[in-house]
Amino acid sequence: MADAAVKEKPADAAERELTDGFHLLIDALKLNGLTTIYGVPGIPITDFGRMAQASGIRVLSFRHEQNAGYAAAIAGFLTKKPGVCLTVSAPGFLNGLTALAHATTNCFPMILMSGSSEREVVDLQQGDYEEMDQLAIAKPLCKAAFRVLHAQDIGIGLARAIRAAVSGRPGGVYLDLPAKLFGQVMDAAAGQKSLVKVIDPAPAQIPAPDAVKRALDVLKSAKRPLIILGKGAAYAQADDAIKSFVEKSGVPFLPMSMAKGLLPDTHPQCAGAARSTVLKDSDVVMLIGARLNWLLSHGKGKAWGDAPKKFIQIDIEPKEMDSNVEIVAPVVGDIGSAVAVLLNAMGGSWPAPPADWIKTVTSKRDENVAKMAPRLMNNNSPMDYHGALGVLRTIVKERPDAILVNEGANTLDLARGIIDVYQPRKRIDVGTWGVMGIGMGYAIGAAIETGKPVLAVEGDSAFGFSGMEIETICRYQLPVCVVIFNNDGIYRGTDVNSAGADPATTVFVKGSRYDKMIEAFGGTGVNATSPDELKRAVNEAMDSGKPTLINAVIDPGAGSESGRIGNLNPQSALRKK
Ligand SMILES: Cc1ncc(C[n+]2csc(CCOP(=O)(O)OP(=O)(O)O)c2C)c(N)n1
Ligand SMILES: [Mg+2]
Repeated sequence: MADAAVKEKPADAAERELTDGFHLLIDALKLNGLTTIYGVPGIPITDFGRMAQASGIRVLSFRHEQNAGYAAAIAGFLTKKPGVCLTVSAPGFLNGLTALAHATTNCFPMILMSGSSEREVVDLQQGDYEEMDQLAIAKPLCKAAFRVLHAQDIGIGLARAIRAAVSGRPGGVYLDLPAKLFGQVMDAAAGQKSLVKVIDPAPAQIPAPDAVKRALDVLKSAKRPLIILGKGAAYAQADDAIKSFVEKSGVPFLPMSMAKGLLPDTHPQCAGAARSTVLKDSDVVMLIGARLNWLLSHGKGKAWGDAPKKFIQIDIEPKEMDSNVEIVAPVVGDIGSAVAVLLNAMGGSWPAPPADWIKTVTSKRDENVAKMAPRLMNNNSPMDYHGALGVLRTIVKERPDAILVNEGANTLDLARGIIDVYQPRKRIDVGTWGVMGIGMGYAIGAAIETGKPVLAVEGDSAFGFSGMEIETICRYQLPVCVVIFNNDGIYRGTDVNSAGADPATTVFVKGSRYDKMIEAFGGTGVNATSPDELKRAVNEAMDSGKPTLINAVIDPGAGSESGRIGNLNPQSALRKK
């Protein structure tokens, strides 16, 4: 016995001097402060996940990679560090890819690390287990894509991925990790030396002084100025500087949906409730971290009125300028630096915008808010959107640090307008694509990254895309309250198929009880049929911090086609029966 113990010693010592791909990747992640991974295990990354967890990295296991990917994407938005998603080869990789493309489109830093099959077999197309040329497929869908073939390159590979994800305009990065890499062994000291700690991963980009002067000159000359805050401004975490700049300028501001709360929606300069007026009648528009894409009608056309308009744009990406209309004052730089420089260059005294413009905006806003108020107080059963959202609006007001996740069509569009947000980065939603399916992934990512309670307001269709993750929410005991606006379908629950017996394409099983789903996993389910019941249930859930799913019964006839964007549906001049 004693002999055996003595014999083992030299072998142990030799092992300690070696490292392998598994451990180098773990060490590289930790060295760069990436200590949370969202994913789904399987060949070839199961052991990696186990070892990462054993080493103290938080590894959250999902039911579907797309949801793990959305969690990683929103982690990137909330923390300015790349959110990490881990998937298995081919099908797992493809499941994660939607989220990677979503992260890129929305400018969220994220790294999709995927195991992949044997290169030699894949490249000869010899039919390996889960064979796929993943690097080639990922490339057009993300900001950068890398493959690591040798253990000694893991450090550099991860460093490149981190820099690509967070520097300049952030986005999604793909990191391909062939199965063989994990088992590769090398000298431990050399391995340690090969790791790279990324210094200053997102260097400040300070705009040129003449660009700043040009922008301020245009803003000062405005008769009817408007500031639009985009989610790039929220991402920047330059909250104090942005607030000071907006307040010093005295200019009405319009927050895009994920920029709500940078300044509270109840701020005297907030023009959220006068959106159509300010878009149409403004003469100078300053965009801060907002793009002139479809969400802003490309900066032209009916929504923007006929009067000539000048645009000032602050964005980190030079190519964003003139993407849709002429930008008379481009300011290229990161939002934090740019706003700080602008604020400084404004000097001690800055003229307030013309009083008649401010009055026009405020009275329009007050008029619209007053018009809406009685609708939000109705106690109808079944509920309509306004009655249900009126209740949630009060709850969010009383709990301003809770994070609101929101997706759906009517459920999204109406909640965006009705629920005021009071703090930065407290509203996360479908983003640039208007994608359904972010719900549970975002809820989990937000709860994990911030430790704050989460309220997810979900259309019944929207919820279905990620619904199985309520098991994940229960498993990790996350403080998430999901409210499903159950109107029996997509947009409405009332469509009828005029031919045949199949249900219409937009309707679901009538009277579904989503609340029963969460009970299967030990969570709390509540069926709420009136605003009063809804209020009680949400407050209880938020107080308890326990996983809760509330089935909010909404009148199936209450919604409208595609919510507020029905105009985007193609129409034919030909009207067939
Ligand atoms: C991935 C994806 N698939 C499909 C769509 C099309 N789509 C837009 S909204 C929506 C669901 C709307 O219904 P619901 O979530 O129940 O909201 P409601 O309008 O009924 O409140 C769908 C399927 C989408 N945006 N994204
Ligand atoms: Mg619905």
